[in-house]
Amino acid sequence: MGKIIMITGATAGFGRATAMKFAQNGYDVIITGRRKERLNELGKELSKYKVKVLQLNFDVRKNSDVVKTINNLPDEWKKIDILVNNAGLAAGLEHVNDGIIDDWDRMIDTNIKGLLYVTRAVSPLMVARNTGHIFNIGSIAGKSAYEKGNVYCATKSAVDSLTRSMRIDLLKHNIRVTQIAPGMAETEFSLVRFHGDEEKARAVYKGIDALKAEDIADAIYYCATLPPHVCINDLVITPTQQADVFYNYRKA
Ligand code: NDP
Ligand code: 8X3
Repeated sequence: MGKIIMITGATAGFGRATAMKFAQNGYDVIITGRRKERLNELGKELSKYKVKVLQLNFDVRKNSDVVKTINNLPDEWKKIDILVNNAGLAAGLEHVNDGIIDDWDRMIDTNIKGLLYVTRAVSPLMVARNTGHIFNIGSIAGKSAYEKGNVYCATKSAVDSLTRSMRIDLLKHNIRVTQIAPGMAETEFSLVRFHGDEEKARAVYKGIDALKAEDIADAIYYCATLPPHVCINDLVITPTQQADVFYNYRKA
């Protein structure tokens, strides 16, 4: 086996692009997600690079499935060098007084609890080997709250805080912990946020040369391949036309 990277939410967007980037560079890849057909399709694509691929089909919200899946990993796959806690979503964009409880639960359960469940299951494997690198995908939404962003922003603030405390907890185990905090990136993110409304999703990026999933994959690869004594703690990445959550410059 070569170096191993495990990516949650590899069936689309950042996760998929990250799997491609690392496979192209010789890493063995564990890809996870709920959509089995997407995993199968990506698995085929990745094996073109002559690397080993393991597909794990589970929902990060179900701790019993997370624990069972990680405990049942074949021994050679337990040597995970890099974990990318990427699975996540925004659901809805409403004022708090109009909020949809089911959307809130999905975001909290996926973005916070799912990230914790996976980290709790995988980090002991890294501690045992005294090496590892964990990436948490936060957001600029975790840096400043915006109107109607309420619960999504809160979940990404939690990722920001957890990243900092995880880094402290894992310091003595030689484990690097990096947050990547992207701004606007054109993936399936807005389609999911607007419950499949393509027009609303497209409008988010109108007049903006948004980030591409590959931009985030490149940043993760850069951080992961720095010398072992170097840890990038936090990387905020926006399109050039976006200063922060409030200021965009849209071309007509
Ligand atoms: P996509 O919707 O394109 O991809 C999301 C991925 O997460 C999919 O592979 C999906 O897989 C997976 N996922 C969602 N829920 C679960 C779950 N319960 N269990 C397992 N996997 C799950 O979005 P992005 O690539 O844009 O988003 C990736 C991360 O980046 C998210 O955490 C998002 O909050 C964050 N982010 C996105 C930004 C953007 O503008 N796009 C900006 C900043 C941060 P499946 O449905 O198959 O389970
Ligand atoms: C996604 C970026 O600004 O749409 O996390 O919330 S934003």
